[in-house]
Amino acid sequence: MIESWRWYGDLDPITLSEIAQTGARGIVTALHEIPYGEVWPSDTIAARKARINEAGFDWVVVESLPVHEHIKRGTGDLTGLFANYRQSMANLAANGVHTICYNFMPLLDWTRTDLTAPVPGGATCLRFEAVRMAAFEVHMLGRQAAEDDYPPEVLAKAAAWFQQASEADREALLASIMAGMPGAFDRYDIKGLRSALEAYSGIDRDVLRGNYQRFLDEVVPTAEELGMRLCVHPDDPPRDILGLPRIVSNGDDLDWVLGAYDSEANGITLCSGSLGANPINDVPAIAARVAERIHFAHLRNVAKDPDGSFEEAAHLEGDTDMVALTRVLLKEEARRRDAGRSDHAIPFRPDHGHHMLSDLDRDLIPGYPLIGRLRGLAELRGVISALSHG
Ligand code: DNO
Repeated sequence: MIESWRWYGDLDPITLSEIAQTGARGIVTALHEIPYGEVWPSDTIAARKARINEAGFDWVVVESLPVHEHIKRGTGDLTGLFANYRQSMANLAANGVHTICYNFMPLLDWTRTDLTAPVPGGATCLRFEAVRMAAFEVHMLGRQAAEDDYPPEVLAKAAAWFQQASEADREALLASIMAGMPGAFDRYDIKGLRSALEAYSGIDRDVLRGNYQRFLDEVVPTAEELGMRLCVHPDDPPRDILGLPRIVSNGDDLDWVLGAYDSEANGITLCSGSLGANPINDVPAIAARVAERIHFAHLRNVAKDPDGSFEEAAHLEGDTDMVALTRVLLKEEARRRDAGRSDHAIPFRPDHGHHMLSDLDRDLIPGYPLIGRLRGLAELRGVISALSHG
């Protein structure tokens, strides 16, 4: 397993020299400053890569080369957008970067209702609270159909929350829900979100799958020629949200993705935190099922509540059996090694982490603290080391 670390380039308050002290050797990053849909120029990629290499790291994974909303919605003339995506892939390959993580979540990326939920002892974590999400959808956004998505007791608590919430509470909730995509991206206010959702009306699961199929048909052949591996990141949370369909949420969805274009170049980012947020997902079992096409792993844990709420637990706590999952990944690595593949090692990163200790005094990207991730990496390193020694 290649120990890796997500770094947001110049947008990241955490420096490469700090990351070096974590022991990670792989960097996961993207040209976040380039607007979605535009070509990533080769010289910009080369400059980013040189910085990473000079600091002693390899650029192991691009996360993400974003898929433009028009591709997800299937609107307009997409020829140019597909050509740009292929060109960015070619430019990355020319610079020796061969693994690309992306997602196919409509509109929103990861979604939380609280970015600073307290953890006993004084740290904070990211949390998704069903009641607050319902309050947001029904009372702030005014999405009437949302009432069908929640049980009556959640709706009652949502109404009560909304009644007592101050203007600042409501603004904080909107900001948390919009926080999912660090880097160059759109943030919406309520009005903007309503019209962005409007643009998705009529796009159900089947239509979205059709659009995804088209994307794969357009880009996977080029990825194959370039020797690249694309790996889709699962939906977070792994279920429909704001009435938008989500199609990369469970084992069956992953089977669909892999079957939609049967190629080594069409693979998966195994994100234990995303998949683990839905009780129907047995993450180690899903990993075992799709193991051959896992090109990258995000290791993180969640603790779920019966009403659909969940929060990010410490890496070895929470509901997912991280030891069992790591065992699956190590077994797959061994299979690749035995098959003589020089690229058998699977890059992983300690995904997210609690904000704790001196990080509480720094203004860091939500979910991406230094110490909480260092703790996660150290714990995972211990598991990997123990399992590797039989
Ligand atoms: C959250 C991340 C996601 C991920 C994208 C990949 O912290 O795991 O934002 O980078 O979904 O496209």
